[in-house]
Amino acid sequence: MSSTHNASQPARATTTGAVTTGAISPAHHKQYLIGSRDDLRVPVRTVHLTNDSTVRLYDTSGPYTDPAYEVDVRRGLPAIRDAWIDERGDTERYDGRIAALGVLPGTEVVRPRRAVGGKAVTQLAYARRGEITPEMEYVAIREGLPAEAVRDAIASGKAVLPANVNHPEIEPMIIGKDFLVKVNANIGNSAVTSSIEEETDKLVWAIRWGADTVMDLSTGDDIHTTREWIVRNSPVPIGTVPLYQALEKVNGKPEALTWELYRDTVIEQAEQGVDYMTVHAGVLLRYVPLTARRKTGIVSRGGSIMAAWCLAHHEENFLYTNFRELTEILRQYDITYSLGDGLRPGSTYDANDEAQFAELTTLGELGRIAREMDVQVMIEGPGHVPMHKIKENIDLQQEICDEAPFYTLGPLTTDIAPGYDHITSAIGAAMIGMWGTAMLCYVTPKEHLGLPDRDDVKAGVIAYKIAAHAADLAKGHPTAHEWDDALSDARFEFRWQDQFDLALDPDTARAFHDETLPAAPAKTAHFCSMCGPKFCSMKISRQIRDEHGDGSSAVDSAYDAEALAGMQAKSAEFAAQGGRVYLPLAAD
Ligand code: IRN
Ligand code: FE2
Repeated sequence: MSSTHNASQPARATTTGAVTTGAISPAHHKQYLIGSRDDLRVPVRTVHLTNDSTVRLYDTSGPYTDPAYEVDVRRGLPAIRDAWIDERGDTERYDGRIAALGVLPGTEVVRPRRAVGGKAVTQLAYARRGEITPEMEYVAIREGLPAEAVRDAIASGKAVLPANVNHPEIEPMIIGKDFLVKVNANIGNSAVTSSIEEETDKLVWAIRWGADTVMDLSTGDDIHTTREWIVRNSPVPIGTVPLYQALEKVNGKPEALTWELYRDTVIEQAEQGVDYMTVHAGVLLRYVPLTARRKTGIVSRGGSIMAAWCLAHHEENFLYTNFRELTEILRQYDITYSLGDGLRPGSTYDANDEAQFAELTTLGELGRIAREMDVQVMIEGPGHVPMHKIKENIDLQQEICDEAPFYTLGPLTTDIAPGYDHITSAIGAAMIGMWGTAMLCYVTPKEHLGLPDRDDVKAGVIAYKIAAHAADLAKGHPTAHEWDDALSDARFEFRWQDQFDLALDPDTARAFHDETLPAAPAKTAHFCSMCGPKFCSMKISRQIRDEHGDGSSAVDSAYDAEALAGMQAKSAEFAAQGGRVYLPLAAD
């Protein structure tokens, strides 16, 4: 999987240390669309096709695919938002705890930012005031939509723009049902910290294939340093579950957790620049018994930690009872809430049960409090849900949570396929995305079995990009179909190179084609490998089109006498061959 440097193919992936760089396919060119100011440069991926046309694709890969960018993981990415944040004049630098905890090796201590006087420095607060921030303009250009639409969606709470003031390196993006469906990839859920290059490359690899956000679920002794490496090198928003680190601080004993310790952990991560945080504040003491008769109990890690704490103390969840104080912290950094679904079903049997929907009601209530205090909110959702029960999930969430962005884990539509849960879940993700879910948390083939490696991360991201894009098409997003149309044209016109360059995964498309037709000339031959040269539906209909007019009314023009005769000849030929639709390639 790791790519090797190949001087004869400069456009292909190469590695600098362990960080993957270079274009995904030779015909991909990184470009920037300039906004109303020179420092507002929105990346796009332009695919140059062999017929001299171009297709412009949304690009999550960051500077790593820009040949002009020199990767230096110790320096981190350029802080493109620094000026935007400073110009607002509502944050100040303070000493923070980063200096004490260690920064990126070889870099100076950068003091963190925080709101002046505890105010809300959130995109929600600005949107409500009617302001269009550079971040909003950036996502508007990225999505091809008016900046006012972006501002209004954020102001109404129907979309979020996660952007911590201490993560000035991000290329802003938006999560909401009126925008492109987004994909999150989870990384770092292993205890071993390798090297800064390797940790960074986990992130770079996920965004290379299209992850819109990355959640760092790292555990272990070096958790703070690992996160520092990831945040400083990430052009996408970073999410975390602060509860996981808090639990490490009390040696894995849930009952030893306290609000104070949790709060300190949140502040530590806030100062590093974490953009959104999963908070399992909806797991209430009285909901825990509702899971007793489930087949698979509580499967959420955060949910089971909080359930254990509630039962050990027989007290209400401290995340719930301190929610306003937590919100006051988040608003000073512009951290977005991702209200965790600690009681999500872990089997199709448990889907849509009382425990799940009781928690959802509480998440709706907490979402209203957060927005009241100008903090952005999304709501996490399941899990394992059979197809006929999926729609109820998104419909109820939209109703109960005032159309706040829904962020779901799949859902897995069946439990019978360990090893293939990227597929069982991408099916559910496509459906729930079509009905309005804003972001899909990927599932890899290793789900339920082990830790994902590089291949699994790619398989998971690709499966989820398919689900998200299929949902965009179904929702009628104004630009979604352009990519499909370009690929269909390339397929119909036998432009193999263009098919590969337009493929979500060009390497695999190219490799599979090479398997059946290894000779180079076959890539431009006027037949495809499925039907073979003798009987190709696309070739025949293209001939009809070429011989009988300009194609604008190909069907009508085909019905003249000459065409009819030709069709009859084809019919006789077909019958004489035994009436088989597929002929062996060797037949010619
Ligand atoms: C997304 C939707 N529901 C859960 N997720 C993600 O699952 C969540 O954001 C986190 O990345 C991961 C694990 O969450 P639990 O198991 O702690 O709830
Ligand atoms: Fe599961």
